Amino acid sequence: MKAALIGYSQSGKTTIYRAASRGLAKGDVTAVPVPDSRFDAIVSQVQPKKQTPATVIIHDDLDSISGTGRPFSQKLLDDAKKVDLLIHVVRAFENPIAPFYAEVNPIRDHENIEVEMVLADLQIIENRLERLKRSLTVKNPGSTDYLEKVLFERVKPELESGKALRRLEIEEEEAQILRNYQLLSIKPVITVFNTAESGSAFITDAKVEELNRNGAVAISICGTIESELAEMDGADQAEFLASFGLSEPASNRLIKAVYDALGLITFFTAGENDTRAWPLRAGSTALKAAATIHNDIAKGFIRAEVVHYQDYQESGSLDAAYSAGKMKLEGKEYIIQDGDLLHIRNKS
Ligand SMILES: Nc1nc2c(ncn2[C@@H]2O[C@H](COP(=O)(O)OP(=O)(O)OP(=O)(O)O)[C@@H](O)[C@H]2O)c(=O)[nH]1
Ligand SMILES: [Mg+2]
Repeated sequence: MKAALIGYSQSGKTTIYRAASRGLAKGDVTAVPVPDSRFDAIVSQVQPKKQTPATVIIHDDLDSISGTGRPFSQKLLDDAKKVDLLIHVVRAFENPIAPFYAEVNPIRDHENIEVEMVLADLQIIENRLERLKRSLTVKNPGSTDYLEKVLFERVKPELESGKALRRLEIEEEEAQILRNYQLLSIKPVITVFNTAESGSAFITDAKVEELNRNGAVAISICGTIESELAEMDGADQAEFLASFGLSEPASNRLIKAVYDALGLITFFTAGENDTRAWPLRAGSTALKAAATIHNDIAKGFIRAEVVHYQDYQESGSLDAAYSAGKMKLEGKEYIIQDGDLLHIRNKS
């Protein structure tokens, strides 16, 4: 699953990108491991030859937004179409070379971009409706053009009233239609207020909480502190965090928030050769989990041996959990729970 940083130029996107990728960043696209203390615990108990954490792919290759009132570049729209989520970085620190708006006002910048995403989508929907008028099949209720027209006529006034597409109730069939277009406001967004070292002088915690209560996902991060942290090794990092009264880097929270907003949960395979954390869409079946590991494993699926994470933790090891009768045999339709340890019995 992919997320891309978006925001005004000089808002600190690349700084946040480096912080989030914890020293792994090469170029402008990085697979970032998802912090997970359960995975760490399994690895330290199993001591596998290889460990493979779950990752999310973070892109810092979108065009910066270089001014209000101007349309987003075509390249930005093309690139954004390929990702599942947007991380909107909003400047909440003084930056004399920020190209416009010398005065720091993160709430204004946040709203501007939100509004511009909606307007960009409205433009696309209007253009398409205009073209559909000339379509020959649009009157045929079974046709895609007809479905599109009905859908677009429904969402147009919502966009006109400033509502993002992600806030509307959209059926899967409709979502499929919308996915053909370069729509921005349909994607989940995480807002990162990139704050000054001196703390949240320009954006209060109360304001961030208010945004979260109103359906947004927003966090504050100090990009410069976090990118320094990302370069440190474990002990220095812990000391540095403690000096700020923090227990974990804020960029961990960001990656976890991305993971959650993508609707992902994790299951584990605790192999001695390779212990792995696998991302999976919440609500997926054991068969889907098997296919995530390998298509052949799904084809030959017999049963899933499942140990819930809590049972594993209480038992101390997978063997102990099996001996204590905590392993359950489940069929293809079993819905995977976040943290399940799986072994798929299969014919291959
Ligand atoms: N004080 C302070 N400065 C920051 C922070 N984050 C970024 N900066 C500075 O802001 C400037 C821009 O940061 P970048 O991370 O390059 O911003 P960007 O959005 O990637 O910029 P473009 O890609 O050029 O649009 C740099 O000089 C950073 O050092 C922060 O949290 N605090
Ligand atoms: Mg940049």
